[in-house]
Amino acid sequence: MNVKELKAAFLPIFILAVSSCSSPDATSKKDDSVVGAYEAQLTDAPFVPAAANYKYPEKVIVRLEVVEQVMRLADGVEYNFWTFGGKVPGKFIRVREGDEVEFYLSNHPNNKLPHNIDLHAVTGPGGGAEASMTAPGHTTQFSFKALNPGLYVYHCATAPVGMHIANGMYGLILVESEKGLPAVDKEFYVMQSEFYTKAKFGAAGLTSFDMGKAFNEQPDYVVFNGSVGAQMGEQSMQVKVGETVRLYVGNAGPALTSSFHVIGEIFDRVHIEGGSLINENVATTLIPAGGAAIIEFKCETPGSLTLVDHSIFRAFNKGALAQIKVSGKEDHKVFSGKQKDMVYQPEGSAVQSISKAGKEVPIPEKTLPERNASGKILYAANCAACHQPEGEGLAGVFPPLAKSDYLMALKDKGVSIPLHGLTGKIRVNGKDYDGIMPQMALSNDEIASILTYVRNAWGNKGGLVTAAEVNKSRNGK
Ligand code: HEC
Ligand SMILES: [Cu+2]
Repeated sequence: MNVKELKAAFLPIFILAVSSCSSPDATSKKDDSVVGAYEAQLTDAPFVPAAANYKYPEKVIVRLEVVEQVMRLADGVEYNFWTFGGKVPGKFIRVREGDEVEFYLSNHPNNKLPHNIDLHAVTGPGGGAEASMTAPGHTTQFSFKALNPGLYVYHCATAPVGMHIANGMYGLILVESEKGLPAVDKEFYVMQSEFYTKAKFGAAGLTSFDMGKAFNEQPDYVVFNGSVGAQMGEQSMQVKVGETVRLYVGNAGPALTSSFHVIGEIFDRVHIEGGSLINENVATTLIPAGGAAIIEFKCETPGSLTLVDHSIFRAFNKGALAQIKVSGKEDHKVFSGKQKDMVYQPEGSAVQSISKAGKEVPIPEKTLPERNASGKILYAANCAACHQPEGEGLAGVFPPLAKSDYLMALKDKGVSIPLHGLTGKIRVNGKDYDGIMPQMALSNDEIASILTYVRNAWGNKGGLVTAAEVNKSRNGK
């Protein structure tokens, strides 16, 4: 049954309840009894259920199933997740202030452990934790009244609580205020969380929870929506220019506070901590572990917006990246794009290897061991942040340079890539990438050394790259 059918099914109850109401003015119902009942439609991230279209508090039935299962954590990396509803984060629950929520928690018979749920939207012991303690193969029931509007985290609170959260047992519940939220064009559900794994970041295979790392609050992965790249590339959230967007952002932790930021956008409004206080014109908002925020903005110009935890190593090295793709017509008044690129040489500048005309002051060529030695240092300073220290790349984001078939097949030995940058779809070792590699401000000599190092490190066998070859590419010959 969809919502409409459900409404139709319960309409008789609804009419009965309203007509038996003693108040002559049906639009100003003041008592707190509920009318009607319906089954909540729950959604998986990044989607959000539609707003309730009823006027008075109702009885809302929520059914959530706990499933323990192995799923993707990153490309080639699997993890045994414990979930509310089969995905991480758990299903998004949307109710209205004053609703009576009848909650059914089912623990799938194939699961190994008991689980429960603590909803931060609940006023009552443990947020419902004791009342919902459920053994495998059982369903428990409890009810609560949604007294306070706001966006709330829910999570499993079975001991060891940290482990149940770290394994994926969390989600968001929105208690919409009586007045409702203003209409927007698109709503999305994004939840940050950490994974503490036996194997290090990106190591292929099935990995599992590491209590030692969790205890020290040193996660290997920090992700949005349960896995590295869950909302990247083809899975990005889609918006059109001119549309208004509302993000329901949760932070499950279990340990870290998120410095939530969207690269390329300013939040017009933020419901701080998911509550009623609204801040305006915010670039980065703090979301505590076990907390949330409602974020609204309008997309004025096309492009890719990147969601990050601005504790930035978590973003570029542990997976805390997601994307909103804004499509539509450019507005050069809002953003011009690069208008010019001019040589900048302040007086007395130490950049001596590149002359004004872009020609390099000749310096003697170096041997392969010399280039390898200087290239190693230059690589660490200029390339490792993206392509990683051992050239292994970052799944779905930065292609590997170690054993890269793409690099080895390039006629110019790859020198044009750091010289001019690289964008558009490429395929490296069977995996697609569609990112932006910036142009690097490096001399011919430096590029020759870096590429010599890259072409001879980590199992690569690519020989010497000379400054003369780089110079040739720089001058387009
Ligand atoms: C800011 C991040 C970033 C930095 C810094 C960076 N790259 Fe890249 N690089 C990328 C991205 C993203 C791509 C893929 C571009 C695409 O999809 O078209 C790429 C692609 C490449 C490729 C081709 C693909 C492959 O894996 O063989 C080479 C070679 C490369 N980069 C070399 C370098 C070198 C050498 C440096 C340092 C001088 C460097 N990059 C610095 C992000 C970066
Ligand atoms: Cu649990």
